[in-house]
Amino acid sequence: MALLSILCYPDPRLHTVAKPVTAVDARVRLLVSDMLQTMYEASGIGLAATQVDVHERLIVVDVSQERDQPLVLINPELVWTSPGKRLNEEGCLSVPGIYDGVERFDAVHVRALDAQGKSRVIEACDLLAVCVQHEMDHLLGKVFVEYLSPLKRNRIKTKMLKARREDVR
Ligand code: K1U
Ligand code: ZN
Repeated sequence: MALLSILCYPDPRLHTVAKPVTAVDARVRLLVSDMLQTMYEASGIGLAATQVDVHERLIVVDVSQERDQPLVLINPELVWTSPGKRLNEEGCLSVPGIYDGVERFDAVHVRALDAQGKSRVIEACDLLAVCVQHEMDHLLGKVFVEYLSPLKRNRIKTKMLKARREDVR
C-alpha cells in the first residue's frame, strides 16, 4: 500500500472528466487500497480518483465514526434522487481549510461496482448522501467551490495560491 498525493485547488487537473473503469482487476484493487489508506491518513470521509490524478470513475467513502466501514464505488451512477434538497456544510481534501454550504439531494440511490466487480445499489442519506454526491462531482471535474459565488471562489483561489507559494519557500 502507498500514500498518494492529493491535488490542490486550483490545479487544472481537478477539472478532468473521468473515464469509466474498464476492468476491476489487480491494478484497480491496488488503487482502491492506496486511496483508502490516503483518505484515512488525511482524516477524510471520501476521496475520488480525480483527486489523486487518476482520471477513472472510482470513489472511496467511509462516514463511520469507527472508520471501519469503507465503501468502494466503481463507475457510480445516480439511479434515484429524493425530491428534496438541503444545504450542508462541506469540506474538501483538495481545498484544505475551506468549509461552506452546498445544496445536495437529501438522499440518493447509486448503482456501482464494488472492489470485487459486483454490481450493487447503495441507498444513501444524511452525510453518506452528501459525501457520495461530492465525490461523484469530482469525477465530472467539479470541485464544491464551483457552487459558491464568483467572489467567494476567487477569494479561495487567491488564498490557496498564496498558501502554495508560502509552502515552496
Ligand atoms: O472529497 C474530499 O475531498 C473528501 C471530503 C468529503 C466531504 C466532506 C464533507 C462533506 C462532503 C464531502 C472530506 O473528507 S473533507 C474533510 C472531512 O473529513 C470532513 C469535513 C466536513 C464534515 C465531515 C468531514
Ligand atoms: Zn472533495
